[in-house]
Amino acid sequence: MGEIVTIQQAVMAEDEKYALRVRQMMRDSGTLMVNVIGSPGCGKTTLLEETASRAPFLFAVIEGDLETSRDAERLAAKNIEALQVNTKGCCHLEAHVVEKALAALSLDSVGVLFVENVGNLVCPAEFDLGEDFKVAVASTPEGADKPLKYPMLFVQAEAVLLTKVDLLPHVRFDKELFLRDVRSLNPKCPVIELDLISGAGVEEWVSFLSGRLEEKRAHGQG
Ligand SMILES: Nc1nc2c(ncn2[C@@H]2O[C@H](COP(=O)(O)OP(=O)(O)OP(=O)(O)O)[C@@H](O)[C@H]2O)c(=O)[nH]1
Ligand SMILES: [Mg+2]
Ligand SMILES: [Zn+2]
Repeated sequence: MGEIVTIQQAVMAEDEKYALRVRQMMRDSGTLMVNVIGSPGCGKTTLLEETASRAPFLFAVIEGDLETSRDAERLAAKNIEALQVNTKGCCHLEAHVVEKALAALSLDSVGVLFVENVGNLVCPAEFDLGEDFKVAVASTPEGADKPLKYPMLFVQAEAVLLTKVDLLPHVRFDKELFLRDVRSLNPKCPVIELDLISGAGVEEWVSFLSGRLEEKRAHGQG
C-alpha cells in the first residue's frame, strides 16, 4: 500500500515539472489559461460556444475527452481554434498532455487558452495543468448538494459557474443551499449564473475573464 502511494506521489511530482513549463509558456505569450472542470453534460462546451460571440479577446481551446472529436468539431464550426485530445480511458487531463497539445496550437494573438477538462468533478481538480486558475461548472439538474460532496474542486476554483438556471422552474434545486455551501468552502469566489440557451450571464463571465486577462498582462509588463 505504502509503495503504491509513493509511486503515485512520484508520478504527480514528475507531472508538476510539465505544469511549470506550461505556466512559463503562458507567461511568455501573455496568455491567460483557464482549466474548465465540471460533470459530463453540465454545459462546458456550450459555454465556450457562447463565449465566442461575446468575447473581446481571441481564444483557443484544448478539448479533453476519452473518445471522439465531437466537442472540437462543435467549436470549429463556430470558428474557434480547438484541438481535441483523447485520453482513451483516463478520466482527467495531465500537464504533459497539455504541453504536447500546445505544440500543435498557435497562440499568436490568443488572449485566453481554455482547457475543457474531461467531464468529471473528482480527479481533474487534483492535477495542475499549468493553468492560471480553475473554474468549476455545475448545472442545476445535477442538484444543489454537489459542492460539499466534491469539495476539492469548489475549494480551488476561482469562479463557480451555475449553468442551466433556465431550468430552475422544472428541477429541484435549492439555490440558497448551493450558494451557502460554495461560500462555506470558498468565501470570496464569484458565482456566475448562466442560462446558455438565452445567453443570460455570458456577459458577466466574459467581463470576469477580461479583468483577469488585463491583470495578467499588467503583471507581465511590470
Ligand atoms: N436548458 C439548458 N441547457 C443547456 C445549458 N447549457 C448547456 N445545455 C445543454 O446541455 C447539454 C450538454 O451540454 P455540453 O455543453 O455538451 O456539456 P459538456 O459539459 O461540454 O459535456 P461533456 O463534454 O460531455 O462533459 C446540451 O444539450 C446543451 O445544449 C443551459 O444553460 N440551459
Ligand atoms: Mg464538452
Ligand atoms: Zn482521473
